[in-house]
Amino acid sequence: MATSIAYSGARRVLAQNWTGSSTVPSRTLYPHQWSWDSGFIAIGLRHLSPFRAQRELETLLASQWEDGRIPHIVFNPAVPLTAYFPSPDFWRSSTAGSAAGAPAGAETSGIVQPPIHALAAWLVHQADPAASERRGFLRRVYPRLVAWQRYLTERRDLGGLGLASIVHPWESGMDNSPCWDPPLARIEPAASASFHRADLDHGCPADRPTDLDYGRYVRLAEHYRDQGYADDPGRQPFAVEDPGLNALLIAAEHALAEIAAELGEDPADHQVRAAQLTTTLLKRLWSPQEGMFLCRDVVANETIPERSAAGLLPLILPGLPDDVARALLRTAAGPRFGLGGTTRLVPSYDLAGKGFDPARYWRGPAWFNVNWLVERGLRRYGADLQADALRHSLVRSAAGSGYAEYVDPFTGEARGTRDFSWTAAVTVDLLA
Ligand code: 2M8
Repeated sequence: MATSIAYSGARRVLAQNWTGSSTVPSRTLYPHQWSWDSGFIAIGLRHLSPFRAQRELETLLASQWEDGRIPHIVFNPAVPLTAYFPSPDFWRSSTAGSAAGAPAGAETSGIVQPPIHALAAWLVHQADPAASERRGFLRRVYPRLVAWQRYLTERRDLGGLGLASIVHPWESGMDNSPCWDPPLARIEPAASASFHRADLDHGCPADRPTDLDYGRYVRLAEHYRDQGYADDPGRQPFAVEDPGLNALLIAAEHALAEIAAELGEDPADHQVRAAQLTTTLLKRLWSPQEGMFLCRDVVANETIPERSAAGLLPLILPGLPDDVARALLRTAAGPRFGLGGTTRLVPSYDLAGKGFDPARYWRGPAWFNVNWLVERGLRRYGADLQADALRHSLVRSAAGSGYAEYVDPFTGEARGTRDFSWTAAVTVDLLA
């Protein structure tokens, strides 16, 4: 009974946030289409309507830039500019991004988000292969997904060793993670009077990033925009290799291998790339002392000594050495993340870290998409009992919090906005 209520509640959220061609993360706080949100949303929608799930991804891909990037926001022209900041007149993609091949007929942001999309496309196809084949879904999305992947592995290889770098904290999806504090400290914030934070019209300030963070986000985004969204190595004031984004990049390469094989094409290139990227990820970002992956500041050429849930996400990947997989499982269940012990869900950041805050966005609260990935990772490495417990806790916390954007990791108390799409989507997926 409880699970059927959770399922129908999640279905209601996804229905009310559907715009006709895609899903907004939240009707109030995020009234446009977001890139990695749409990936998670499609993974849930596939159980409700494979067609809507395909459409979700295709709508996003329709605004892909010619250089392969998938922008992190596709703006809905019917929504007033004041509803969300930074709005299209800030990013000016159709003019400022023209050298990088931004579409002329749509307004988007110019930065990216983690590449969950190939995995999402593969899972969407598998939900109803006949429906997918009838619409030629995989055949149409495959070249676009490959171009997206190459954008990240080539244009964003700012460290020169093969991993993709983010050039803005928003690109990690974990906006104000304490991992970004050291590299952000070098950035002169934009004057706070130069912009208006629309997020505070809808969100509680204690649950959101600070004004100082926003000043720095604005400065970095303006800098990138004013260079025409070019990715020249050495010209980015902020460049970081994030294990979360790179884990999804490798998972995407595995998914593309599956998609290629399904289409009768040779998957070898994707398999080789996935293996090479995994080797590089291990060499470059694995910390045996911490028992998890850490971020690397490419500008300062140093490891960032902060532990966030992003450092556990490589658990989703096949082929990790045994000692690495075992250490990751230990770290997840240890005092820093408390899985199966002090926490209900994996927190976004180290419980013992000096930046930990159980309420403030990506500095401690638990997020449902991250926990969905951890659940998959636990299962992949044979921790089925822990995965079952996490699945149960995810569903209970999602429904119990009104499908909150994020929750207090100890109590499950709702934080951020409610009726949040990816919270509902992963609930549907876990219950389907
Ligand atoms: C949050 O990020 C946006 C900027 O992209 C914001 O705070 O305005 C993050 O949680 C991000 O991961 C998410 O994709 C986005 C929409 O849900 O909101």
